Amino acid sequence: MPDLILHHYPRSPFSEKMRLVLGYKKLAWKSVVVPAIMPKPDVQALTGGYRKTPVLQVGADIYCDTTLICDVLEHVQPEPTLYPPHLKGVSRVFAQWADTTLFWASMAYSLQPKGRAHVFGKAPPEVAEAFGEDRKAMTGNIVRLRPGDATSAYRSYLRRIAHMVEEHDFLFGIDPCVADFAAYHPLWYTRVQVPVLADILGATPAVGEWMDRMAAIGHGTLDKFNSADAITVAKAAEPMPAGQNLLIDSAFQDDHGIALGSRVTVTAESFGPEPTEGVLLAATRTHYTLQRENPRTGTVHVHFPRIGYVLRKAQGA
Ligand SMILES: N[C@@H](CCC(=O)N[C@@H](CS)C(=O)NCC(=O)O)C(=O)O
Repeated sequence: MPDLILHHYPRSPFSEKMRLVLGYKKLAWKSVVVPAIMPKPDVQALTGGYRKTPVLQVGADIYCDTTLICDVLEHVQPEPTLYPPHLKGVSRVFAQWADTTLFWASMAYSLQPKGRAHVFGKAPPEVAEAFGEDRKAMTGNIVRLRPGDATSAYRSYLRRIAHMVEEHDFLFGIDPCVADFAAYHPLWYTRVQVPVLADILGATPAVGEWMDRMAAIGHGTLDKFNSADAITVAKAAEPMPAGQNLLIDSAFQDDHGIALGSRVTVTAESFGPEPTEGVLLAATRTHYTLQRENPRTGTVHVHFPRIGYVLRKAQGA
C-alpha cells in the first residue's frame, strides 16, 4: 500500500483527532502541513474543491472528513479497534455528537474575544481579520453560539463526560474507541491552544485525567513531507479500483436517482460550501467516490462519507 499522507495543520482540532488515531494504531505516516485559511491551491488540486482539514491521501486516493478517515484507518490497521463490536452503534452516535455539538460549543467558548486575543496575540491584526473572514465565508447554516450560551453548554457537556470517565478510564470502558477521539479534540483545543480559557476544565478533574491518558497515546511515527511532493505522488499513482480500495463497502445504494457514471457534485451539508465535482464512481451505504482529472494530479478518486454530504447532479449534466 502507498504511504499514508495526512494533510493537516498543528492547531486544527480535527487534525489532532486523526493524529491520535494514527498514534493509537501505531501507524507510520507522512505529514504535510497545509494553510489554515484559503487559498489552498495544493489541497484543492487533490480534492477538486473540498478545503476542510484534515484530508488523508493514499497514492491517488483522497479521503475527506475524519469520519471516513477513521473507517479507512480501521481497514488499514484493524487492531486496536475504534469500533468494539458491543459499542458499534453507540460509539458512532456519540462521535457524531462530539464532532458537531460539542465541537461548536468548544469553538464558540474558546474563540470568544479573550481566547481569540491569545490565539492571534503576536500576529499582526490583519491575520486575525483574515481568519475571521475566512471562517465567516465557510459558516453556511451553522448556528454560532454567543460566548455566554457556549460557556453554559460547554460546562454541562464537560460534566457529562466527567460522569463517564469517573466510571472507567475511557468513555465506554477500559480502552478508547472512536467516541474518545471525537470528544477529545474539541477539549484539546481549549486546553492546549487557548490555555487562558482552560480554567473551565478545572471543575471536572476526571476529564483532565482522561485527557492526559488520551494525550499519552501520541501521534505514531511521522515524517515531514511537502505538498508539491504529495501531488507528485498522486500523479505517479493509479487510484485503487472501487471495491478494492480502503473503504468498507462497494454495493450501489441509489437514494437520489443519480446513476453511476453521472457528473455530480458533493458538498458538505454545513460549514465549508466548496463543492467537489467529478464522475460518480460509487455511492454506497457509507460513502461517495468521485473520479476527477486534473493536470497537476492526473486521475484521482476523491472519497466522502455519505452522512453530512449533499450529492447533486452537476449543472448541465
Ligand atoms: N466534518 C469534518 C470537519 C473538519 C473541520 O471542520 N475542520 C476544520 C479545522 S479543525 C476546518 O476545516 N477549518 C477550515 C480549514 O482548515 O480550512 C471532519 O470530520 O473532518
